[in-house]
Amino acid sequence: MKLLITGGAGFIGSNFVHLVFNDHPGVSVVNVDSLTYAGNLENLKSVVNKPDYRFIKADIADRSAMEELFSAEQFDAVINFAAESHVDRSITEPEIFLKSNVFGTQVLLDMALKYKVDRFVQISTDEVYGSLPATGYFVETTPLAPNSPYSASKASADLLVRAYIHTFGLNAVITRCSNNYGPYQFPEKLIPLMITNALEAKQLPVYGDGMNVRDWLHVEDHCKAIWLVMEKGRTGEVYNIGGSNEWHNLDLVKELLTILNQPESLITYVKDRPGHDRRYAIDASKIRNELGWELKYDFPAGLRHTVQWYLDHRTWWERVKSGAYQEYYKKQYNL
Ligand code: NAD
Ligand code: TDX
Repeated sequence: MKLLITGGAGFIGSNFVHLVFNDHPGVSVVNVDSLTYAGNLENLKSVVNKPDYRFIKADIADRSAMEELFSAEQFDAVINFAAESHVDRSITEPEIFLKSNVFGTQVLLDMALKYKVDRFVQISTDEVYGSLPATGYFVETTPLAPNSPYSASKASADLLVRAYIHTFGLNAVITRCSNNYGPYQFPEKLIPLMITNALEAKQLPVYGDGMNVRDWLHVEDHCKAIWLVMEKGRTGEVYNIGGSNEWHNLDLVKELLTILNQPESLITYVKDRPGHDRRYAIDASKIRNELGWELKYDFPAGLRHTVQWYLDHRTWWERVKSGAYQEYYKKQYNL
């Protein structure tokens, strides 16, 4: 089997590449990534010399680059991870989110049709459903109600996938997952930002009252779910993926400080994110019941494992946090 993985140098994509080589021998992988600030080939050091692995630096929205790639290779499946993924950046610079997340997806859909790819998997997010009150869960039929430019771009891509299934008969499926954590996550996202700031004895910026709720899932459990959906998911269906693991941001930050043995005085309340969704919570019973997906990580163990990974990979995150990231941080937090 030959897979095209887009965005494979990012957090979830690189974890997925590792999962393929660890658990599915004989599968070959072409990884297309434009290497934005979030793409990092260091994440893939251990696979780079494998005969079944090839990296191509290209933008999924670049139609001629995609034509060249798809006409040269016959892919059995495309898994589209490539995207601008940070909500805060979408508030200050929405345009690139449309280009990569919407137009990029459309180019890939065209290529999948033209070059008769057997399967297309769109990696989407629970954020397309908007925000929940204190109770209730997102199910696959919850109406789309995106609130940020990021989630609007992801919802737009989902609708395009739906249209290509309906109009052209493309064999595609969509996954919508909750917040991921684990190794190789760029330290602009909550968990790695708090871990690495605490390790540098820097302030931990908590938005608003810290009472927003997220449902956290270990990235490896997400990747296993994606594999199952690719292999067995019913064409045209959406599969929600989540950890049944809701945390108020503030409690999670305090938990990280306990693990790291650092004082709560590092917590600093900062201006809230505009349009900040209050609560996300996923009902994942469809993927569990239909495809037999099961969680491997319990959260306390997964979180400790993740903290240990950042302790063991200080050079990785120090390099990532240097350079352009410093400018972004100053502009975003003014800390
Ligand atoms: P990430 O930002 O860590 O990685 C994205 C990767 O895509 C990077 O390597 C980047 O260089 C690449 N990329 C961006 N634009 C590109 C383009 N135009 N062409 C080619 N490559 C491009 O993101 P992530 O957290 O790994 O998220 C991966 C996917 O999963 C995204 O589609 C995101 O919407 C979705 N998702 C993420 C989460 C989460 O918690 N991180 C949860 C649910 C869904
Ligand atoms: O500095 C911060 N302070 C803070 O309080 C940051 C970066 C975040 N937060 C809050 C905002 C959210 O309520 O923490 C929560 C998590 O924030 P992010 O890590 O930015 O994730 P979120 O906005 O929930 O979106 C994530 O989950 C769904 C991913 O970034 C998306 O790509 C994915 O689709």
